[in-house]
Order: sequence, then C-alpha cells, then structure tokens
Amino acid sequence: MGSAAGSRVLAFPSMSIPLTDRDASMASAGGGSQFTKESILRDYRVAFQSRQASLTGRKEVFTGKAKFGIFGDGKEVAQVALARAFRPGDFRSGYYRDQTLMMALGLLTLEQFFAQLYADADVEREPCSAGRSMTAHFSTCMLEPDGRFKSQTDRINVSADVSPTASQMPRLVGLAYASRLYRELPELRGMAEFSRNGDEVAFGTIGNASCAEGMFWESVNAVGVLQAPMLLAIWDDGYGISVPNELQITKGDLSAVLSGFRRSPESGQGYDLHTVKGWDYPGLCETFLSAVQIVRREHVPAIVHVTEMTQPQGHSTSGSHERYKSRERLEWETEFDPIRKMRQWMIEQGIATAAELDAAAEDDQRIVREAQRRAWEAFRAPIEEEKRAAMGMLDEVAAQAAAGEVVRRIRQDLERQPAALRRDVLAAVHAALVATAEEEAPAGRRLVEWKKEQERLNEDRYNSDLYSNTPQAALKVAPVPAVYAADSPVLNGFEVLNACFDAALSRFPNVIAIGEDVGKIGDVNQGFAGLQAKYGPLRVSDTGIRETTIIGQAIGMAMRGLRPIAEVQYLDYILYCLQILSDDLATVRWRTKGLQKAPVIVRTRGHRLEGIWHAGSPMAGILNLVRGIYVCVPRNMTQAAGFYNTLLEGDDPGLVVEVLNGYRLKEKLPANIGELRVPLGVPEVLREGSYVTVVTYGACCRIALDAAQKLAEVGIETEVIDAQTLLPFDLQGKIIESLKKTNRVLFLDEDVPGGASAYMMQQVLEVQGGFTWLDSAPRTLTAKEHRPSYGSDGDYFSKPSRESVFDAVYEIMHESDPVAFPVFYR
Ligand SMILES: Cc1ncc(C[n+]2csc(CCOP(=O)(O)OP(=O)(O)O)c2C)c(N)n1
Repeated sequence: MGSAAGSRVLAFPSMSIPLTDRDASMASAGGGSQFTKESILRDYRVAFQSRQASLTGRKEVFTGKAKFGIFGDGKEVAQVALARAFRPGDFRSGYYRDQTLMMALGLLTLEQFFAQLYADADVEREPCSAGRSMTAHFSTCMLEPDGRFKSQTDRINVSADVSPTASQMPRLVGLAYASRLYRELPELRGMAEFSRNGDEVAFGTIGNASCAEGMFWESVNAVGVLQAPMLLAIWDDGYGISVPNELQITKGDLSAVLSGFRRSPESGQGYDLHTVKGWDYPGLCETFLSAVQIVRREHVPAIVHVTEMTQPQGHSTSGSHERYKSRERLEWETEFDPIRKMRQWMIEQGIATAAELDAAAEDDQRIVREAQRRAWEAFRAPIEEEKRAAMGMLDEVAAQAAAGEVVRRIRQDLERQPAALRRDVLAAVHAALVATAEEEAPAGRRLVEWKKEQERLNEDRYNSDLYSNTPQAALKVAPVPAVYAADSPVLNGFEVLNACFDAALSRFPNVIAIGEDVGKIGDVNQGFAGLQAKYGPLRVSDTGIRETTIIGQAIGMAMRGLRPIAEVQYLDYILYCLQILSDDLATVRWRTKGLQKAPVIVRTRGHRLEGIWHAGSPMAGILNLVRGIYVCVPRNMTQAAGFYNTLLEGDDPGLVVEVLNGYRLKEKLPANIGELRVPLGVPEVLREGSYVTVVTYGACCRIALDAAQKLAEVGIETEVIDAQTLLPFDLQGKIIESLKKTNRVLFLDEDVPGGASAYMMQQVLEVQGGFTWLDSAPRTLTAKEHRPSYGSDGDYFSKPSRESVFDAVYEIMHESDPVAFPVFYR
C-alpha cells in the first residue's frame, strides 16, 4: 500500500499505463475514465452496493420470495478493478460470481439483478435471460429484433453464462480467437461492426475449483497454442463449495501449476501470468490494466490468478460455510474482506473520510432496498393482474355453475396465497374447469378461452426461441434443387463435398473451417483437400485433438459474426463434446430468449466403418441432448452439400453427419453445387411401394434400397423413405402419406434398440398420428445393444443388413397375410 496520503493514486500515471483502458464513451457508465478520487469512490460504491445486493438477495431467498441465491460477495473489489480494463468491443465469458463486474460495466442494474433473482420472465426487466437461466447468469443483448447481429464494437458484449463448472471456457477460446482472425484476415476487413482491427480482448472469469475440470486445461492449452487475446481472471477463494484447494489442484496452487504455460522468450508463445490478492484494490487495478494492454496490443493471452479472496456468505443459499471453514479461516475472511480493506485504504490515502463513507453506505443501503422493492413489485404486478382476472372469472363461473360451491372454494384458496405464481393461478383455473366439466355455463367458456390465451403467453415466456424464428431461420431458407448439366462429371463423394466447401469459402469470407487434420491434408477424407493452400491457414485450419474446445472455439467465433464449420473427426467422438454442444450451443438462443445466437455448423462422419470406436451411431444420445441444434443425416455427399448450403444461409446451429463409407462412392456433381439447398425436415421417398414403408436415414438408406430390390423379387413392394433430418423431423407429414398407402411401417437405423428408431416411431405414430393408419404392429430394426464388433463379419452381425431388413419386412407381410407370404424357413 502507498505510504503518504494519495501517493498510490498519484503513482498510477507514472507507471505509464493508461489510467483506465475504458473508452471515453464508457465514462458515463463507468463514472469517469481516470483514476480520480471520484472514480475510485464510485468503484467502492459499486462494490458496496453489490455487497448489499448479495445480503438482501440472501434474505429474499430465506423469506421464500426467491428460490435460490448465489452471489458475488467477496469478489467485488477485484471486479471493479477488472471492469477498468474493458473497452467497447470486448467480450466476456464468465460465471455466476460476476454481478459486481456487470454492475461496474453498466450492464446490470440493481433492479435487473433482483428481477433475475425472482425469475421475472419479462425480458425488459430481466434482460440477461428473461428469467430462464438461474440467478446470476449474465448476458447482454446481441441481436436486433430481426435476428441480425447488433454492432459489437460500440458496446461490451457478454456471452450468456451457463452453470456447469468451466463450461464458459471453451466458448472463450473462440471469442478470443475471432480477434486474431479479424486482425489477420484481409477478407474480413469489411466486417467493421464486429471488430476494430482485432483489438478486442475476450475476458474470462472462473472459480479456482472449476480449474480442476478438464475443460479448463483444454481451453488454456488451446488459447496458448492459438495465441489469442484472452485475459482470464481466476477468482480463488480457496474452496469449491466445501472442498479446499489441496483436494482440487496439484500442490494446492494454481499459479504454481500454471507456471509451465508462462510465455517463453525464445518462442514468444505462452501466457503472461500474474498473481494478485483479491483485497488489494491498487494492486488489482495495476495488474489488470498492465496485463490487458499487452493482451490487446500483442495478442498474447494472460492469466491473472486472484488469490486471497473471500466468500462471506458461503457458496450459495443452499448451505452454510461454517460447516467446512475453520474458525481461523472465518476470522481471516472477516479481516480480509475486500470491501473493508478497500475502505481502509481509501481512508489511509485520503480519498474519503470514514464519515463520508458511512454516509455513502447509508445511501447505498437505501438505494439497494428500493431497487429490490421496485423489482419485486414489477415482478408481482402482472401476476397479480392475472390472478385478479382469474378470480373474477371464477366468481362468474361459481355464480353460473351447479358446482358453484366447489369453484368458490378453489377461488378462495387462490386468493389466500400471498405470492401466487402463474402455475398456482392456472392450477386453480384447471381445477375449476374439471369441477364444472359437465356444465355449459358461458362463464366457463370464457375461462377456457382465457386459459388458452395464458398458455399462449406462457409458451412465449418459457418455451420460445429453441430454434430461430427470425427471417434468417434455417427453416425459412428456400430450397434449391440440384441441377445437372449434360456433361456433369461423376466424382467420388469427397470430391463433391470438396466442391461445395470451395464454393462456400469463396462466397462467404467469414466461413472458417477448423478441426483435426482439416488444414494441411484437408481432413482425413479430403473434403477440404487443397483448400488451405487456396484460402490460407486461417480459413482452413488444423486444430489439436480437443473436440470440446473445437466446438467452443466455433461457438465463440459464431457469436462474433463468423461462420465456423467445425469438424469432429468421427461421430463416435462427438461424445467428447456432447456436453458443450448440449449445455452451451444448443441452449444459446433459448436461454437468452432470442437475444444471442451461435450459428455453428458441426461436421462429422460416421455410422459405419470398422470396430467398436469407429462405427457407432449414437444418434438418440445425440439428438436427445442437442435440442436447439438441427441434426442432418444425409445419405450421400450431394445431400450433405445441400444441408451445408442451407445452414450457411440460415442463423441456426446444425450438425451434419456424413456417411463415412460414402466418400468413395460415385456421385454426379451438380452444376449448382454452391447454391443447391436441401430443406430441413423434408423426407424423400427413395423408392415407391405399397406394402410396407421403411423409414430410415444416412448409411441405412442404401441397405434399405438393396433389401427393397430383393423384396420386390418375392412380390413385396417396399416404400423406402429417407428422413434426411432427425431434428427437425418430417415437418410436412410426408411419412404419414406413405402410411396411408401401405398401412405398415418399419423404422430402421444403426443406433441401439430403442434409440433413434424409437424417436422416429414416436414422431410418426404419436406426433403425426400414424397409429390410426396401421394394420400391422409397427416395428423397429436396429443395431445390436452392444458396440459393433470388428471386421466385416463383426459389422454384419452387429448392424442391420440387407438380409435382416428383408426378413423384418417379410415378417410384417407374413403376419398380415400368411397365405400369400408363407414362412420361408424356420
Ligand atoms: C459440472 C459441474 N459439477 C458440479 C457443479 C456444482 N457446483 C456448482 S459451483 C461448484 C463449485 C465451484 O467452485 P469454484 O470454481 O471455486 O467457484 P466459486 O463458486 O467458489 O466461485 C460446484 C461443485 C456444477 N455446477 N457443474
């Protein structure tokens, strides 16, 4: 600490770092762009108010007004210091402790903080997630009402938080990497609304214990390799809930373990590493501001390990820290409380007197209380209105219905609930409608109509925006059929794809392909062969073997206006990144109620090759976990090209599973390979027949067609339908049209029994109502329950084959007409 009053403050200019890195335009939000007494006092008051918000928030949970609370207490001072390092255009990918950072950046008001605590579903009042994410999950609006990106350079951009520990890290890789692309790729110069010469820094925050996650190390390694401008702050309070650092991290010391990542003078590669204490305001400012300058200028990543942090209220409202912290530790936390320490320092430095700070504290407590009250009232008002409306209608129903007494009681019970929620209101309405179900009272009709209207509104509040519904939605992309010229060449499948990617890279300067072996050799099956040489190593790039951060890298890039095609080498290895696909990519749009998007295209290949880890088809696992991402399962490379082109025109994320054994099969190259677009959710009838419908996709299409050929020889005409996409699934009900004709159906794929075949069955029989058209029991034919055995025989006896499809269809016909289709063999 400085010795003479004011010396530390005055010392800042002599360090020749800018007093704050914030742009003048941030001054109003940031309370000043210099280290003046006023701006320091403002930092203190933001920290203090934030602490009060945590204390008040905890009370709100314990009095039952909010469900759960997790707060940023103990992290305040580090965060007001970090806020000084931000500039418009920068990005943040962080976690639930960052309320003070958000407040200091002017991105979160106290009212919005409380609105989120109450899960207010109004996007104006709770602009991080419209009540969808848990409390303390932050974000900023990145999209215009029509779904296009807002300008990103004139504001600070906060990618939407997620709860799973360290899951903010993979996305951070891409947010940082995008700055490199914007700085180094001349073809991106035109995208001025996304970047100013790549000067933007991606800031990350993470808790110490979350650094024990694999994703943390994968991300740190990836950014170190990519040398992307990232500044990562680790908030180290010594614990992960109750488990201390000694049980989380080797040597119990992250700085020690991270030291191997330190930038080497020889190669220039690696990180600038800093350690600073979480209660040392001047030290924190100095560290963050000097670190960010280098990150921004030199595109060298930095990690700031902030130690000696406290957590005065414990981890969350779910438990008390007295259970696992010693008395000494608790006493230390009181003494080293960062707000207390900052206050002492300010008084020592003559920045403010104790009396001034006491007066400010009183003011701040009132400000927080009032913000809380306003947020509560605003949250309650519409629900109270709905409750009143429902009670009014229940009165009318009670007056008209024979079961009036029952309805009156339902109404009374509702009235007595002090802070009824929407579910309570609708449960009462439901109960009243059930009680009067037999009656024809006009008031009952009105109540039904009102309930339907509420359901529509609640659908929008809680369920909307899983997929895009903007004008750019993938489902609105107009299809373009393949066109063939008389002299269209017949090529290998991979060459067809190669032509598609070539066209995409040339047409869209923001298309960036990344993945293992994608760059130099153009992927293991040559879809990108020659394209790195043509477009350069930043457009078509090799990555390390790191599926999770390949996807994360793509998410971050897509959030910054790029169109990544991220490759996961084999379908089997999707399991490595399934968590981040599911928790992050699939939920981006939904969890922000349409305020953010990440139109990533994930490319992979699989279904069949050889052996236990190169021939799986875990489609149900995938499609049940990635709702929010479209899943395309093309049968050949022309269809795959059509899906890539469609997805590139749209603003949804999509996964395309290419058929691994199709790269060397011959296909005619469409003359419009760069323009053809296959619509999502539209199956194709590959062969017409009137006896049995076989619904399948991907590699099984060829097997089904082979079997249909054989079945035709014994008089059974099979209709073979390629579903083409599993998400969405047959939006126009094409399959039901086939069932109307055949009245029999077999669902065929290579997943396990009850996997994606069961999903297709549910879609056709339940969603489309296909059961009413069936004359025979519906069937599925799948791979075995175990992973595929090795070798051609292993494959044959593990997966559906022409013969097993033949038998399954024949059995359906035999059961239906044993005379015409007698048993062949027993
Ligand atoms: C994948 C995963 N595992 C477990 C949890 C439950 N959990 C939430 S926070 C937390 C501790 C995190 O500690 P740390 O990273 O030090 O951050 P802090 O909360 O202390 O700031 C745990 C175990 C989770 N959210 N995600």
